Amino acid sequence: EPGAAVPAGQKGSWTSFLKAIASFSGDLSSLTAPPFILSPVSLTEFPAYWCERPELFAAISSGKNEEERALLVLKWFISTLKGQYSSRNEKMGSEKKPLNPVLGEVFFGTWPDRDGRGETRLIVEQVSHHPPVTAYHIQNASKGVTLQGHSAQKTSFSGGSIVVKQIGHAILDVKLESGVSEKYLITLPTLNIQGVWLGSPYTELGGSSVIQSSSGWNASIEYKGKGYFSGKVHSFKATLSHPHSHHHPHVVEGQWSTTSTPKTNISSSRVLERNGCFTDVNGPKEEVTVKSIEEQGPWESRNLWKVVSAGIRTGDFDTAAKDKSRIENEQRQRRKDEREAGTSWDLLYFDHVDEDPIYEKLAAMGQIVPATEDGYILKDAPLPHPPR
Ligand code: CLR
Repeated sequence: EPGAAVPAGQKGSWTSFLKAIASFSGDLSSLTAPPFILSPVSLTEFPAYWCERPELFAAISSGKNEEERALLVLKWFISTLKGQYSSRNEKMGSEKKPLNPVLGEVFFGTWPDRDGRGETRLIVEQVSHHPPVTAYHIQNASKGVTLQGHSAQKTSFSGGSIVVKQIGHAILDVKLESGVSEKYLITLPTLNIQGVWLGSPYTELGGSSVIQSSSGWNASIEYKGKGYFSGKVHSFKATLSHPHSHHHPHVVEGQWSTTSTPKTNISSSRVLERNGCFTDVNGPKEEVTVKSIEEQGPWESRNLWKVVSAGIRTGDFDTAAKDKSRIENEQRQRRKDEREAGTSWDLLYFDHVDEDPIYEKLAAMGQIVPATEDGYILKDAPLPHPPR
């Protein structure tokens, strides 16, 4: 029955929301959704999903050779997917519509040093408002592991589900003891948001993504839901190969939401879990540590959205809506002032490049399309935020 999971008073607005999505493709962020589907969390927080198993991120540089590091990168990547794509269902009962970040919104966090894994730091900046683009930089300096990327989405509606094509990419940089940097280009899977008709959306992954290393190792990951090669939700099959290797490629299969196992011989104990799994995300993950709201500046996400978030959390949607309008009006006024003054907004932490040279080189190695893409690179020193 349509809208079975939608609260009684919101069925009408859910139907209008679905109609708006169906007749529309591109940027979902501007559509008004009914209160039951609103998340109190801004999209600027999402890059933290990349590092909720900080020990796996740190372990990448401990790989003894190119092949082992490529396996460790694949293992870390697969182990992030549960957080990235099914944690809202676990925490809030369904996929929800995140807060649409404002231009210049930032989110900072750390995963503290523990058991010798070193500290990891996260810097996120909203670098575009329409369409929304989020840039991030995650670094474990003591282990020489850095992930830098940006994230945007193109949304359409197909066969009753919302299809979200991800725009952007991430580059992982692994600094070796020799001083040489190994690089990995990471492309992103397509989301299929199902269950929307009932009002209980959840994300399934589809299509494929790749991890292309400068060492030549190439991981190709295929994603399938229920009814495909394993018949189970959240399934994947990854193939890791090297063009000059005479060995058979490594193949890993399983579910990114639970466990996966190697289908070929992987003997390295650094790569496998104690139970022999390639990935096992049944155990707890570690959320990013963030300063308290009182200690945050006015552009920091949780401080900026605190009234809206509290309203959504407590069911006070009038207060939430009012403060959301205040924030949006302030944004509009800033853009108008800039137009009149003939100035433009400066990015604070990142520089935009039209053609990311590292992307181009790795994309050529792995025959990845498009051949070129833009990128965001962390500045040596950030600009100060204007007052708010
Ligand atoms: C952002 C980048 C992260 C992975 C990720 C996970 C969930 C995605 C999110 C990205 C972008 C926004 C998103 C969300 C799921 C739902 C939400 C597509 C790709 C849309 C805008 C909300 C749709 C509204 C329905 C749920 C009603 O690394």
